[in-house]
Amino acid sequence: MKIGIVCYPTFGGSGVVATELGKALANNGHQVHFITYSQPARLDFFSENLYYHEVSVSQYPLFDYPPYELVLASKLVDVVRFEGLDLLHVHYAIPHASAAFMAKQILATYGIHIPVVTTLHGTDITLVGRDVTFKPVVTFSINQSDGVTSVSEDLKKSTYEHFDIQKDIKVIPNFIDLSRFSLKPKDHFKKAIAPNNERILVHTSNFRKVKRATDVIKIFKKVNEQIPSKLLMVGDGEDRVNCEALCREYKICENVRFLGKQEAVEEILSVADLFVMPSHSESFGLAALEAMACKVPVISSNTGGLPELNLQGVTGFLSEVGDVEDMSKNAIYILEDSKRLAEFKENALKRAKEFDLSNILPIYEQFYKEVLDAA
Ligand code: GMT
Repeated sequence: MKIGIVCYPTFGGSGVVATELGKALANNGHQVHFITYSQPARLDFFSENLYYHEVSVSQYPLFDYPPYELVLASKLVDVVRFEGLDLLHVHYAIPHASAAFMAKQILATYGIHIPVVTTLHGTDITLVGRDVTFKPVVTFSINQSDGVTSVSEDLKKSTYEHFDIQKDIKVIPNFIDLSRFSLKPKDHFKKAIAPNNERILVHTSNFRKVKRATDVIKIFKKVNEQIPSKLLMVGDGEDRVNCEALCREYKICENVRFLGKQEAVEEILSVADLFVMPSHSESFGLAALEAMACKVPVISSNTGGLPELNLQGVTGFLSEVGDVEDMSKNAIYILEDSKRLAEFKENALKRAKEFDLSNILPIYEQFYKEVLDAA
């Protein structure tokens, strides 16, 4: 198949999933064309089956708001026509699904009928999409897609609850490439971070409010009072300053390292004993799956799709959003006993294996076939 993939080219979950999916499809012999405003962060190798088309929006003084969606739609028309694509797969509804709809209409005037698959990732539904200013367009463009997928049962439910959707939504969970995300020999790094064999807790996110990163600091303070520990905060975003301020207030700065944005997250996860994800909302929790693939148990909130990934008392624990007390108690329970910690680590990896790319890729391929057959 010749597949066009539209996504945000950043480190954000939807962009990572789209890029990894594209790479895997290309590996499987499909021709994959990424159509984005910059080279996707994880599109880091050359393959004869991978193509990248940049969407560049020209600046003009009249445009206080450069019309990205229109330029994207024009680019889609161009790539579909001249590369002869069979299908467009857009990740994150806003504005990709509506741009694809417009492209599809234009292409029909050339006698080209291209099916569009939209994958819903989370905030396009739960936060941004529900905003009244976007809602009619999001509803319309989901209903106009030829196939719709969501990354968890919870996100599917939430989409039906908050939008007037007539289309079937197929749940295809996110996946992990275990050949990349696995325990790496990083003992020297572990020694440098935790010279006295302290436990290591990790949080990775974009530090947006929805991630409740300051809860991580609160949890760490309580854990560290009972068990000597270190905390690695990976990523960057608006809440980082608040986390840093909290560390100063608690006088725990020497035990907390802010590493900023990192590409080789798997190397950091390889030294971790516990992953902390106290998000307010999380449609799937890809970062938690990445941690589990590196044998790291997860302390998380019980929101969104997280209960579909993190199994209570098996791969970690889930608590009510904001229940720092419970999350700290659970973290201590896992960390205080080395034998118990080892069991949780094994369970985390075992669970992650269920989401291996090799299990999920055929589901996408089959779904594409169904959409193409129905078109
Ligand atoms: O979590 C973010 O802020 C990034 C966002 C995105 O779309 O890039 O992530 C969403 O999609 C990921 C991939 O499907 C999911 O693993 C995340 O749970 C989801 N984030 C939220 O729902 C907040």
